[in-house]
Amino acid sequence: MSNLKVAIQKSGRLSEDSLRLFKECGIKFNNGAKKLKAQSSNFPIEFLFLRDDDIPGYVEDGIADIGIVGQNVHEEYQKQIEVVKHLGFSRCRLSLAVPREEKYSDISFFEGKNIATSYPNILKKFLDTKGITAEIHQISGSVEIAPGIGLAEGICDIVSSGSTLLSNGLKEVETVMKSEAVMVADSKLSDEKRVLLNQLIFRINSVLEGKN
Ligand code: PRT
Ligand code: ZN
Repeated sequence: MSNLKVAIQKSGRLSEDSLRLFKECGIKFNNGAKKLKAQSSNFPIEFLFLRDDDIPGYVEDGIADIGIVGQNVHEEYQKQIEVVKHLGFSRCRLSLAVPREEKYSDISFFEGKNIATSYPNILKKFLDTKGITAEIHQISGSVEIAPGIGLAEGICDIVSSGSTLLSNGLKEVETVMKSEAVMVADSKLSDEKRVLLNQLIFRINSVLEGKN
């Protein structure tokens, strides 16, 4: 029988909860330090440990059958894959923020402004629906320092507690999207793999119901 190949974030905010979920489903595996792959000893599943940004593309290409990513990453990469389960962990939001001292009344503030973000596609879609045209600067990290160094007048970044914005002299002004971890799947899975995926989702449902 072929294995269901599951892409999990190698190290980061999704990793621990993703691994815990499989353990709680009774799926045993040994993920020793720095391993790129792991095979379960009691379920036909193989884990691939990757950067979260690579997961949607690997699932679309069939390198992995399913994966766990934040909804923010899923939406940004716009791959032809399906969300098969909302997992309830790694909750956060993608928000627009501006320097604390700015007078902000509504979204029209951003008309013609520069906005730094790692999520240009989601941001563009959001601004389009609001009828706002802005200059979007894509940067891959440390987005919150962009206003302070004169790169942008606002940012669009992930917020959880809000303390990163606060410590960089920024205030959150609009929520662009809410996010949580989701399981995504290749839309072209074989019948055999669909059966395995359904068995897995059945177990996940029992685990998540037990938590409510
Ligand atoms: O190395 P790799 O590319 O795999 O990881 P990564 O650094 O891109 O991602 P990682 O591990 O930081 O986050 C993975 C996912 O966790 C994200 O895509 C979100 O779906 C989710 N998540 C939940 C968060 C946060 N909370 C979060 N707080 N992702 C990032 N942050 C960052 C944010 O970018 C900002 O710098 O934390 C800071 C804000 O946190 P607060 O608490 O100060 O508001
Ligand atoms: Zn990433």
